[in-house]
Amino acid sequence: MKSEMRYCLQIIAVITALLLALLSRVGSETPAMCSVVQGLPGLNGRDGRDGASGAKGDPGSQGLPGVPGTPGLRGNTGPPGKVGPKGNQGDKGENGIQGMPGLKGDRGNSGPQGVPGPKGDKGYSDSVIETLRAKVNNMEAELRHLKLNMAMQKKALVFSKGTSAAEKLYVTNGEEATYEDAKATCTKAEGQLASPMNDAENKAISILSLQYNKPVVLGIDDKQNEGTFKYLNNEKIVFSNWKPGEPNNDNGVEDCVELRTNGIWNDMNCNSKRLTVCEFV
Ligand SMILES: [Ca+2]
Ligand SMILES: [Ca+2]
Repeated sequence: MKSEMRYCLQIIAVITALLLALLSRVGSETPAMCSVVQGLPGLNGRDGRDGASGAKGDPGSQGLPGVPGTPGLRGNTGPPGKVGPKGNQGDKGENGIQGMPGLKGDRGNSGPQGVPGPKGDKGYSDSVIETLRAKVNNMEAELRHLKLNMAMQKKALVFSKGTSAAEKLYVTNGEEATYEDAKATCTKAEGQLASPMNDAENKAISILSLQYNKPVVLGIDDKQNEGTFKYLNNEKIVFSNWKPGEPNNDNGVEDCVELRTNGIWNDMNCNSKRLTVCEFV
């Protein structure tokens, strides 16, 4: 700052010298013919005093809005609020799942003794008991005799025109009939149409078939449900001896079963007539 002031003072001194020189030339009427030699610049003057204060400046224009500051830190948790008023009673909930059964309780005490029963009948005397025992013995003897007699008749029947398998006896009247007629014949004789339930019974029936050289109609059909063969008591068969490819329900009308002389089965039309063989137990 001072160097600038000094520079200004030097300028002012130079200008002052020039003005004095110019005035000296203007005051003379006749120009002198002498030469003027320019003097050296004076020395720098002392620094001037500070000037008066300047007028107050106009107010500055409003600045741009500042950038929003970052949010402050979260304050500490305040103290618990006051307890609110009691709410209304809610609706009734659904029934819960039934609990497990409780443990079995202890056995109760014995009840009081019951009222005595009525007096019993008078017992049999020894003589009566002996008589009854003798009758039972006689009946047992007659039963044994009957069993032997039945066994003998069974053998005789088998020897003549029947066969047997275990407890079953198979007998034929030698006649051929349709399924329904043969079934009725056996029922009337208090037996039923032959219904083999195992290989032994099947063989016993096939012997009669071979003797008469005729296929036998069996007590089996699938009338109720095609392809499901059942016995006369409506139970599904537990044994079969079908020829390969049978049962084929040929023409859609084969619901009965014939047993051929070799013991092999084939489903056939129920109206076909075959040898009637009944079984008795
Ligand atoms: Ca059939
Ligand atoms: Ca067939």
